[in-house]
Amino acid sequence: KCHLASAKMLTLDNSVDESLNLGARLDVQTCTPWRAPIIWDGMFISEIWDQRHQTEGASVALTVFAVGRYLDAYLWDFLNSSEHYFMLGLPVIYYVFTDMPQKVPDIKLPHLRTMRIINVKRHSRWQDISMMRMKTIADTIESDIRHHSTHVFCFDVDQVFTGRFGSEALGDSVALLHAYFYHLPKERFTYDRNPKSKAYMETGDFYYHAAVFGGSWKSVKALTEACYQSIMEDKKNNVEALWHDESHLNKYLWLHKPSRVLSPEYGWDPSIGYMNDIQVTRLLWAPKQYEKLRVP
Ligand code: 2GW
Ligand code: MN
Repeated sequence: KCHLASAKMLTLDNSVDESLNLGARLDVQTCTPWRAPIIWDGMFISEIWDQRHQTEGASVALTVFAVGRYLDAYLWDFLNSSEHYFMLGLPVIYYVFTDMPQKVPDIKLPHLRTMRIINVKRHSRWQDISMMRMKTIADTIESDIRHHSTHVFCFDVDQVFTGRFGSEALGDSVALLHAYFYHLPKERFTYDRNPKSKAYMETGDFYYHAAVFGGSWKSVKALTEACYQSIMEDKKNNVEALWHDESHLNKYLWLHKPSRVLSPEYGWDPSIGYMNDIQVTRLLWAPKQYEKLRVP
């Protein structure tokens, strides 16, 4: 049932409209078992989604962290590319979290796109730089974002937009399929397997990538708060989940299914090489510079 329906063009309420069936996708999974759409190129008409969200008054907060050496290495490309591709046509507020506010590039923003630069302290362990984003995002949604934006998207900074990443990606709770795992059987997913960690799980639905997640401010607040709670519980118990915040995110999304799932077009690693089902790339992983960036 799901498969047949999903071969049709997705309409605004996720029902099927034959008249909009311009480009069905039969080569990929376009629907989760709980009937959330998985967004692939060819499944949506951009203009319809833009119009709908504009009418409904959607607005988007984008959070990104650029702490320490990641600022010089990645932030300019990230912001500059997002100005070309991220949620064009909707109001956007960037929340840039950094320990060096004065070094944030001065990017010229058009009407209805603004930036807030927020000073954060630099955690000494990189695992904490990554994990503690959950706490900062939750706090900022509570203090600021919820008063200004209907939706929130949270990004790793080591990425570059290369194609439309637009309102088709908006939903109540949105998660991204990890580019390395969407073709692999569940047994290969790198969930946390230590029963002592709050992130422990035996099985799940997908392996989601923590580099991109989003949703309504309410559901992102709930997600980030829950992940932060679990991270702190682990610290109390002297354990750390295998992939840090990503492990906790996967656990949360297994217990609270996302309402919308993004295909790996929305977070692709070009070093994977050619894949039949990737017909456009919208966000690419920037080259890792571990030698340069991960030395103490
Ligand atoms: C991270 C690792 C090692 C050394 C430095 C950092 C670091 C990260 C940093 O010095 N400054 C900084 O701002 N960050 C932020 O944390 C930045 O936004 C970055 O994109 C994010 C996650 O770190 P990253 O991109 O190096 O980790 P990945 O690409 O291996 O990320 C996956 O796994 C992480 C947990 O290990 C997170 O879950 C991440 O969301 C995943 O994509
Ligand atoms: Mn990253």
